[in-house]
Amino acid sequence: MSARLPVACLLLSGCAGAQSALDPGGDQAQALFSLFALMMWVCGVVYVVVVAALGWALWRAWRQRGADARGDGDATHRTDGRLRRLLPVAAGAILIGLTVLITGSFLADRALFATRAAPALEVRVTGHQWWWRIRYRDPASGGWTETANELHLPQGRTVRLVLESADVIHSFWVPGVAGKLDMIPGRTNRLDVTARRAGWYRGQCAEFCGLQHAHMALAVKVEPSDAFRTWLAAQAAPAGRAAGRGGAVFATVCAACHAVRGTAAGGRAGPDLTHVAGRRTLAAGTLTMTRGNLQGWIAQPQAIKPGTSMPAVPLTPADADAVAGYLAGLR
Ligand code: HEC
Ligand SMILES: [Cu+2]
Repeated sequence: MSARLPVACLLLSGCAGAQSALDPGGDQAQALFSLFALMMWVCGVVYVVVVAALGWALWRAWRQRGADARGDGDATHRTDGRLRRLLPVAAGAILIGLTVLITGSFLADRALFATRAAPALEVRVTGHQWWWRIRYRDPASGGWTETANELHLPQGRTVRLVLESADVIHSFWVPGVAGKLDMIPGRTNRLDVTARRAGWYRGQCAEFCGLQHAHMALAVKVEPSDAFRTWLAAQAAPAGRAAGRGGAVFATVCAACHAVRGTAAGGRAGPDLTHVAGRRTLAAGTLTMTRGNLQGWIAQPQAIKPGTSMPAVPLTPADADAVAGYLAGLR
């Protein structure tokens, strides 16, 4: 084996990862990656040819100066004739190169927006400053199951993502699964995705949407269909936990903005918290999900994510502890 492979591996090792467009885990990401590779190759060849031509021209000029100094200047006239004959070849190469690029991008675009299989599932994703509201449509009953900040996708199935915004322009982008598409207030955009490789991916709002734009990440889990169905059924179920003191505090100061299905809390201004502790991250990827981080977030949301629409609610230490304990049990 040549020495080129290890070198290439070393150079490309930065390209893998949960948020990389160069490590495709689904059909749409694959189509975009293929287009990227095609453009890299075509433009790479053009670059090499142009640099070689430049080198040749410099070398010629240098040789010409030498010839002039010796007093025999016809060499250039001969090469000028050859250059003129080369011109149609260069024009043809440019035409072919551009045609290849245009065809490639046309085909990639078709692959993204013309899914043959009817989508198995519809998921509505709504961008908010600065979090994601996610609703799954139950194919059987037509009912909706709401969650937030963590998108689950069944492996090998085509899912139609219906993208909307509640406030400003956001952009849905999970590079490992699909290309990006804007979420525009008053408009509905559709993105079909077919994830192939199971595992965790990371998405990120890709349109500057205010102060905490960088803290608007999306955890994405691609899992086998059976596991996905089990997960969705669990999400659809109401909170299975007796409320106790934490629940009572929640009902008085948090329920205006947050819903916990199965209780009286039905607020819609913030994320649905019915199964919040089952999520991997907190506040759209800002913190990992632990009881300590839950408590910290509740105590000081404005310190952790300045400008967020969640206010710091004054609570006694005992009440804060009880609410955090209550939420940590909502799995
Ligand atoms: C005025 C409305 C409002 C009130 C009151 C409110 N929240 Fe929030 N909450 C929000 C919003 C909006 C977010 C999303 C913030 C973000 O990620 O930028 C949020 C996020 C959260 C999250 C993170 C959810 C996730 O999916 O990661 C938790 C947990 C939470 N709130 C708990 C509480 C608790 C507990 C209380 C009561 C002590 C409370 N909130 C009071 C609006 C509110
Ligand atoms: Cu955004």
